[in-house]
Amino acid sequence: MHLKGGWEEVLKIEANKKFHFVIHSIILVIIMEKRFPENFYWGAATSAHQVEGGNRNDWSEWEKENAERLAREAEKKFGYLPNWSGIKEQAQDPQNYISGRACDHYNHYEADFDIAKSLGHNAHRFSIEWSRVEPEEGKWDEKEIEHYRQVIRALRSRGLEPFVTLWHWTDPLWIRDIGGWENKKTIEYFSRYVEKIIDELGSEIKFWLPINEPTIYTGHSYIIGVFPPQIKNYFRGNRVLKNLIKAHKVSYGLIHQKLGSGVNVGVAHNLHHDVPYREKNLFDRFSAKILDYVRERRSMKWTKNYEDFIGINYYYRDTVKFTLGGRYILIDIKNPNTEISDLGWDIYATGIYYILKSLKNCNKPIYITENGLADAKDEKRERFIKEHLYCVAKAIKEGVDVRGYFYWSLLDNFEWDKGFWPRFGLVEIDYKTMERKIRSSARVYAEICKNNVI
Ligand code: GBH
Repeated sequence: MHLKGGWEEVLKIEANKKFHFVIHSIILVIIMEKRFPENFYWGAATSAHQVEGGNRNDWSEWEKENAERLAREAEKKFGYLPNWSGIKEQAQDPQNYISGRACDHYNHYEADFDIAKSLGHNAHRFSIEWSRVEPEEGKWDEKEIEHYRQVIRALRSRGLEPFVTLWHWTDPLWIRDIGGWENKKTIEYFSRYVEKIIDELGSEIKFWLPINEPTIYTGHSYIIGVFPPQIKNYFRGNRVLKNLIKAHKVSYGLIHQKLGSGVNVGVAHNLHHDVPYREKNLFDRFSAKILDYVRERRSMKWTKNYEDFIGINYYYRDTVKFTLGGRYILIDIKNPNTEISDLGWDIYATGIYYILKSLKNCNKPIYITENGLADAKDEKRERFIKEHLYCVAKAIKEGVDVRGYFYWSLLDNFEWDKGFWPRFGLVEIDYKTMERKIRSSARVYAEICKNNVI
């Protein structure tokens, strides 16, 4: 290199470059740094049946009758997964399908909330188990109500705002026996339970989610028929969905009637991000739209005037292909699965951004009430959380009113018909000793929560 000023000049250029490099980096960090709104709620979610242990409800009875079958079918369902050899033993053991003691969270909640607090959380979503509160029709178990009062107080005393789900898929046995959610009477019974909770615990709860994912419950329990009571009938499913929506609306009315306008009631809606398999193919595009509508958006329209906020549970993208004889008659799901969780679910963070953007005009606060993945080795969780939060932050920056984020789940737990092998927790559970171990991704998430920035 020939320069007029010799080495002196070179050094100057280098210094200049360095200067530019530093300035560029600072600008980049400023652009990239995503600060969340003040008072943003950070936390994790659980549901009663999946963590408490010792429940007696429609699920616990179904588990006993179906554990052997589920163990037998495991290879057919999960044999294709790259980590099959790692999960095989557990997935083929009938014991895996019995919720039993679960995480014994019923007895460990204080220690578990200590962990949540130490991880920088300032909110926590959990559910109340109807079958505990009303084990027999019209008979309230005051001891159990007191238990949930203590749970709420344990959260409050640690600075964790409770977000309370009143029904996360499980029914008392007497409700099962009258035909569950197909029977209109269940709406009345549910309303009476909701009223009881309002009367007993209402003054301590500001955020209410009467019903979790009405469409997923309906689909799994009444249409595909893989959850109890395993009905495979679209029309019966539709009736169930309508009854659940009705139950939500009644709850919404009751909560506001008794507690005024200062409390917030919403639905936790599950949303997939449905995209066409062949982007230019009109049939695929139409199929994606139809699936999105029928599976989720239709019921969101029904609850639109009965929610103070929108709860979103987002897990993955579905790539939709128009196919004769596909999974949904004319529609099939063909995910690229370039990156998957332990359950084989397609990891796609940008989906949460598109979903949030699609809700921008709802003019309501949005809470991400669930988002997470099964990742036993904790290899993908850190990036999963960061990328999803980056997308949430981008949506906020573009005007979407998101006010909170709950990772699913605080603890490893009982993943319904798949049992215990999928591990969703920020905290690992040793199911033999009930020991809790904080995963390293949980500490990364903790930094985000504490600094309110990603
Ligand atoms: C949430 O539902 C539930 O609210 C929560 O209880 C649950 O633990 C969490 O998801 C994780 O699953 O593997 O093809 O059978 C989210 C909706 C329902 C989407 C189950 C995936 C299974 C698809 N999920 N569904 S498949």
